[in-house]
Amino acid sequence: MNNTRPLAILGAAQAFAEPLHVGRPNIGDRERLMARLNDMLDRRWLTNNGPYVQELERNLERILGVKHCIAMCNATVALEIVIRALELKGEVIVPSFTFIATAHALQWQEITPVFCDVDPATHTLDPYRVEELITPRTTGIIGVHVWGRPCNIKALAEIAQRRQLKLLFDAAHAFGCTAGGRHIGNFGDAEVFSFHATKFFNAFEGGAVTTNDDALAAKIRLMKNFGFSGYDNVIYIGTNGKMSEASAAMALTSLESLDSFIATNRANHETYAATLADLPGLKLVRYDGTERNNYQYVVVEVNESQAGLNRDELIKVLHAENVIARRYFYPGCHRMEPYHSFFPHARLLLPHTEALADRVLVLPTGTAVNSRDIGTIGDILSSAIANAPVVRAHEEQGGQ
Ligand code: T4K
Repeated sequence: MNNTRPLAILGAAQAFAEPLHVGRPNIGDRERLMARLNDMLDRRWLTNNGPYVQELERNLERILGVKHCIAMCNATVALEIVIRALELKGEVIVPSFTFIATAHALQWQEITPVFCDVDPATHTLDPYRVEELITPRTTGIIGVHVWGRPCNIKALAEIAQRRQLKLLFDAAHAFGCTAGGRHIGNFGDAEVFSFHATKFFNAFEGGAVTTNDDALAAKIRLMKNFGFSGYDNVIYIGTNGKMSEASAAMALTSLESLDSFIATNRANHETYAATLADLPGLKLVRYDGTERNNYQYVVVEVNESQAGLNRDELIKVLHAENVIARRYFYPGCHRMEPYHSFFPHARLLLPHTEALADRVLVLPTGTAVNSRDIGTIGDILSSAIANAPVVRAHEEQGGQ
């Protein structure tokens, strides 16, 4: 994106002196974090299933109501480990409308990700399309709870059971969310969370696997620690998926502010809803009020013919005003390598994914964003849409 300011020609001053990013981390109580880090240093126990990791795992099991939580260094490695622990091979059905890590975790192990289209209403895996993609080589399905909105878990579980497939959920977006009143983390054979800095609840870098399957949990614990079952005794191929104590200290501190992070996100979401309500061509993704959500994603679908500008033109305008809005998950995994070379015609089977990747705009939220900021973002979008022909002409001339 270039950094020119189309709206400057309309006489507006630059809206934000400092960049307002999507993905700005939420930081909990600094003193509590520093105290934990000091204790950790005094203890000289920095990683390898230390006391903070164990405390975090027990807390998450209690909060989610799940039997096993295994903390990990990040969600990508967690996905890789669960995929191996479930003995997936051949082909696994995944959405293309996801972060590239979901597909890479399979391909890394020479398992073919078979890209399936999403339901345009929910942005999650469409169970009807899943069924059509099952072949004799299919061993599993990975659903992604995009924006923390649960997949159609019931339909996917029914297919998985009937066709004898493993079912895994990438719940990277969905910590603190529920499906049918039950916490995400309890579904399928296992679920994987991300606690990356950009997630509303973070551990700097981190993730976790949750499952109610005792044998699977035991296997995953071994695999994340090189396959060690005891001192000098390796019984399995494994890797290093361990979470450090510093990450667990951050996660435990974040956990203490969980409710306030969600309250801030929810208030921001409501402010966005009111601010964007009258803008033509901008449809805010709403959350089911009967379920819990973390409200971390402020997602707008841009309808070019109504707004007069397309998503990328609006992003240019926002970036020029220092609002670092983002496309998600553009252009779709199927258009990235190596998948594009493997399946050059995949787009023909993914019309809703293609449309969403072109339409979705994600706006900043979290504790770094307040209602005044949202009002300003609304003003920017409103004036861009009101002056769409001028903005478009300006951008077509290279934004100079
Ligand atoms: N599955 C799904 C569905 C996922 O969304 C993800 C991760 C995963 C699996 C894998 O989880 P992890 O292995 O990461 O635990 C970011 C994150 O790195 C990634 O965690 C996240 N999804 C993905 C959607 O976004 P990038 O490469 O786009 O990040 P980057 O550096 O461009 O930063 C994003 C924005 O956040 C920028 O506007 C800057 C801001 N930011 C970022 C960081 C790290 C900050 O303000 N402060 C920060 O410390 O991948």
